[in-house]
Parts: sequence; structure tokens; C-alpha cells
Amino acid sequence: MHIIYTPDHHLHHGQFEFYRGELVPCFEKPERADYVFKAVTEQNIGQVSAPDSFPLAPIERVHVPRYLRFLERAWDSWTALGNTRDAIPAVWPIRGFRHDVEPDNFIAQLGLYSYDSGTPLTAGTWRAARLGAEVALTAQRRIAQGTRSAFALSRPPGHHAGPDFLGGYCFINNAAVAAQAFLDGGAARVAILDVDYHHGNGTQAIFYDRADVLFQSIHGDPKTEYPFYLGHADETGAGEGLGFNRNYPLAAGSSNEQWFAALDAACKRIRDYAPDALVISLGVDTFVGDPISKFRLDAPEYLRLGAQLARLGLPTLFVMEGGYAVEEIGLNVAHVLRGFRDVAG
Ligand code: Q9C
Ligand code: ZN
Repeated sequence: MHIIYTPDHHLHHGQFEFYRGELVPCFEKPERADYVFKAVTEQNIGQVSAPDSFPLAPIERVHVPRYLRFLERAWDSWTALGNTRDAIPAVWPIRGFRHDVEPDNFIAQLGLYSYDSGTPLTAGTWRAARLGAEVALTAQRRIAQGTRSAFALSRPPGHHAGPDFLGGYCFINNAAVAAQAFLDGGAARVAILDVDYHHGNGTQAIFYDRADVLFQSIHGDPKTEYPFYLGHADETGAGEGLGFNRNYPLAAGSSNEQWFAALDAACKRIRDYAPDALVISLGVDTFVGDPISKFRLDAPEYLRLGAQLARLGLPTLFVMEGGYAVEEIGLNVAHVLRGFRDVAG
């Protein structure tokens, strides 16, 4: 297994996020990826390399140029207003407001391109997010060149970022960028399976009306769990994409048995779809000890998850998403990858 990683993810380091009426230290912090890197190297999961450089073009395949231009300039615009702290949005254009006119006011732009107040934008965010996408693109390239599996240790995560919005600690949708790169490299069909605790609303939004990407997500029921406004079972795709989106919302506190029943159903759908490649949005905030989530997976379940994915027999790209029990997420990720390798070889 090839592992792609750069310590430059440290360029993105938010100070605080809004949580229950106060600013609290960010859950999504650089130490997360450091612990994952430490675990996968200590356990010899695969050979590690740095990402290649890519032009913006493969990222522009899933994000609108106007949004990317905004992200690139955001920190300069924010500091030009005399601000020194992280940029956090405070106003959003909900139902009835205009989305087609980009305001000149930076705070208004930030609201137009975001959907929560928990995703601070910092001096190094654009560079780190772009590098995170390049980590995913490099891992994708390795698979396109014949490697059977790879792990993109991207940070910040990506699955909440949509065509033109950030949120949920995400700015560029690394898994979506990689999936699109498979298609642009000649694949006819790609399956994305999102096993992060939270619904992959950004990835769903990007591919909702398309049949060339099957998107499936197993997650906490949005009626009570973030991101709340998407991820229900009746969201099955639109137009040509009808039937190519599937959600498995599970009540907070669901048992591991329930979780694996959803995984079985998702795997069955993947076999029927017969994709050329599989992208796993690998969040390990499903962990029993995760501070912001309510599933109960632990070491044996992560090994089982990896093994079950390997049995699909597909070229498989793992992309890092969430997981906030900082010291444990390394072990949890390593268990998934080891479970996979023990079956796939
Ligand atoms: N501050 C991912 O796992 N905030 N994003 C929840 C705790 C949003 C999670 C409340 C959670 C986003 C990639
Ligand atoms: Zn998550």
C-alpha cells in the first residue's frame, strides 16, 4: 500500500471554533494527522512518499472557479480589514437571498461560501487544503499506474466541502477530486463509500445528478447529528443520477451490528455497480471514544471494516476524513488499513 503524506498540513491550524455559545479550541487539529502518520509508519503499513505537484485544473473539476478564487485570496482579504484572528463567518444567505451575486464585502463572501461557524480559515488554510487535494491526487495517480491500494493522509478533511462551499472543517473535497481524476483518466464508473460518522454532504452535492459516481454514506442520523440538513435515506440522486446516491442514516448510539448491516448493504450495492475504482472517505470518528460522535466502533471493528472492503477486490483509495479522539485515531486508521492488507495482500 502506498501512503501519501506531507507535514505541511500544519499550515492549517485553526485556533477556535464556535461551539454551544462559546469559542472552544478546534477539534480538528494538526496533531490528528501526526498521530495517524506515526501509527502507519510504526506499523509498516506501506511505503510513504510526499505528494506530487498538480495544477489547479483537477481541483476545478469539482469546485467552481469563483469559490477557489475566494479561498485563495481569503486570508489576505481578511487581514486587509485589520483582523488578526482566524476568519469565522457570521452571516449567511439562507432561503430567499441572492446567491448569484458575489458581494464585495469579505464577511459577506465568507457567508456565501460556507455553512457553519465551526470551520475557521487561517493564514495557511488555502495552501494546506490545496496540498491535501494534491495528496489525494498523488495517491489516485499511483493507483491509476497499477498500485492496488493507497492511503491519502490528507488534512484538512474534505467530505463536507461542496462545489462552492466550505464547512465541517473541510475546504476542498479531496475524495471527490480523486474520484473525478479516476474518471478523467479513463475509468467509466467510480464508487465512493463514506464511513465517517458524519454524512458526506459535500460529496453527495458534487455527484448528486451523475451516474458515473455511486456515492454512499453510513452516518449518524441527520435528524440529530451534524450536518443536520442532508443525509436522509430518501436522497437517492436526481436526473441521470437517480439511484446512484444512497444514505444509511443510523441513530446516534447504534450498535456495531447495525453499523455492519449498513456496510453489508453498501458493499452489495458496490458489487452490483461494478466500478473501476473505489474511494473510501475514511473517517474514524465512528470510534467508541470519539469526543463529538456517538457510534461504538473499536479495534476489532476497524480490522473487520478493512477486511470487508478488501473482499470487494477493487483498486481502493483511502482518503483521510474525520476522527477526533486524537491519540487513538492513528491506531484506528492503521487497523482499517491492516485489515484491508491482510485480505488483499
Ligand atoms: N464542534 C468531519 O468529521 N461540528 N467533520 C460538530 C463540535 C462539526 C465534522 C460540533 C463536525 C464536523 C470531517
Ligand atoms: Zn466526521
